[in-house]
Amino acid sequence: MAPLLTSARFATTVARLAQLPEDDGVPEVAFVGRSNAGKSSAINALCQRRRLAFASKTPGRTQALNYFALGPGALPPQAFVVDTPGYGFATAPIEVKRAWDQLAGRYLSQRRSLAGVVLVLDIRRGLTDLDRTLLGWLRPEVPLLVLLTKCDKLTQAQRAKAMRQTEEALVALRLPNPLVLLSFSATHQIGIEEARTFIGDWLAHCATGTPLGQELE
Ligand SMILES: Nc1nc2c(ncn2[C@@H]2O[C@H](COP(=O)(O)OP(=O)(O)OP(=O)(O)O)[C@@H](O)[C@H]2O)c(=O)[nH]1
Ligand SMILES: [Mg+2]
Repeated sequence: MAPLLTSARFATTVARLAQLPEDDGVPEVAFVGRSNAGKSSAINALCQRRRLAFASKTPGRTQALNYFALGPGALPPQAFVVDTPGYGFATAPIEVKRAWDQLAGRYLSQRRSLAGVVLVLDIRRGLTDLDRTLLGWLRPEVPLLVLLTKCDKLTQAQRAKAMRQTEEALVALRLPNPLVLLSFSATHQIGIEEARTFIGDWLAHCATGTPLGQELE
């Protein structure tokens, strides 16, 4: 499925729900996570592009839903990758936080075209309460891939420990969603192929109408 992800191109920016593309079955995969976790960098690495999604040292850089279209350029998009605004941006005013909850919360809980969600966590931080809130918005059938990113910052032993702790924290939530965890690094190209395979499977099964979940076991 790498060729599909590497065909990504900017499609549209959505600041209000009314601006979303038709919810008409073109599958989409949303990247969610705290501000500065590494969502945009993960998208760039998976799509083999340097600056498709805008990554930045300034937290809160991504302020709207950014849609990237996948598939041959001349044809209607086969799928979308969606970069979402990071949450937990410490200095964001309360109105900005509320606007985020409205946009991302409703998007995640209502969007029927959502084929999967990639939760991006800084491996040094693990799962936080804001991530738990977000997971509570997911519909039960939507599969979840958790990328523990920036793993290049840790030793192998530290990575294994962080994976274990995050897995325990996720299991404790008793989510009904199909769930996979991966150690990941956008800068050091770790976990890229595995993540592509999961995302590719989600999109392929949506395209062919195969029920989700069967092949993820
Ligand atoms: N060492 C390391 N740094 C990373 C990695 N991924 C992202 N970063 C850095 O982390 C910072 C934030 O990355 P972004 O991809 O912009 O994070 P984001 O989640 O999109 O942030 P917002 O759009 O603000 O929510 C940047 O300085 C990146 O270079 C990684 O795998 N390893
Ligand atoms: Mg971003």
